[in-house]
Amino acid sequence: MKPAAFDYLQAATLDEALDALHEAGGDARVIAGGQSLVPMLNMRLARPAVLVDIMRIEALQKIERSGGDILIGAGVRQAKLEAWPDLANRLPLVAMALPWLGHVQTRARGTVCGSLAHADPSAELPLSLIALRGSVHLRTKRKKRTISAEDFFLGMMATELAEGEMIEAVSFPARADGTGYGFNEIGRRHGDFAITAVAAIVTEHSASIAIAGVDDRPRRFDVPLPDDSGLDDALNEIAWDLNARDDIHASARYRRELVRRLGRRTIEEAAACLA
Ligand SMILES: Cc1cc2nc3c(=O)[nH]c(=O)nc-3n(C[C@@H](O)[C@H](O)[C@H](O)COP(=O)(O)OP(=O)(O)OC[C@H]3O[C@@H](n4cnc5c(N)ncnc54)[C@H](O)[C@@H]3O)c2cc1C
Repeated sequence: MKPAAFDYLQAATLDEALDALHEAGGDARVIAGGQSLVPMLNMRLARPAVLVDIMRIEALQKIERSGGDILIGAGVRQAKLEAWPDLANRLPLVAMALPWLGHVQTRARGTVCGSLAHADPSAELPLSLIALRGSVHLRTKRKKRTISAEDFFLGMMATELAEGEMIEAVSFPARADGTGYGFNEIGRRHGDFAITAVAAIVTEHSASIAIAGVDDRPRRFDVPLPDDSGLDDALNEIAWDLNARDDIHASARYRRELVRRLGRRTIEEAAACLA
């Protein structure tokens, strides 16, 4: 199928993009890497009147330190972040997650912020952002706001993004001393969306996991440390707390089992990074 007709604007500046989004109201969509939006256009699941291409906007191309965070602009492609020399040192969790995100070809086009805006419940970058307790910087023609990842993701492919609003950048908290990170994913084939993916963060005194692919959005939980006898019970409770679903890829029961097993494995691996 071919998309319904639309106007296309290649914005040269952020102001130009924001003006276009403002003028078109709910009829405009940002296009970034196009890896999710183009199939949706072709299948006519999206029928915007205007596409605002943000990839030529120089101000959105940055990866930079900002306090204890790494700020990534909306024009940064996943492959660019993957090739960033400081990635493993500053954002070890994201370094572990990125190779699971689609394929070399899709990462060469897809953007970090596009993945957040798309908000697939199985996606690796929303999961990483939730795990790290990052935040999203949103902007309209009239105002800017920053919200936590926890408040940004509302459900399956649903976010806090309002009419005329775009993601300008995302902040991922950088690696903290004395912290171990782990990431694991089960999918049908490498590069497929995850059936279940787990990210874990462990310090000497605390542990947390975040889980994607089970509920309608990535979810984060504090859990006991790996040598605590309560960990398996806690993971079991989380498995039941999540609103696991059956689909063509896996049953809800299988997903719950992955939460228990992959959860423990990922927490143990994160704890091993502490040594
Ligand atoms: C074969 C294949 C396999 C894939 N596998 C995976 C996978 O395993 N894991 C995974 O997470 N993803 C996967 N993806 C999707 C991933 O590649 C996309 O990059 C990502 O979902 C969207 O990023 P994008 O830059 O391409 O966004 P686009 O497709 O351009 O846009 C997606 C949505 O986000 C909106 N948007 C984009 N940028 C902004 C912004 N700055 N502000 C506001 N709204 C914005 C668009 O309007 C649109 O609604 C796969 C895609 C393909 C084609």
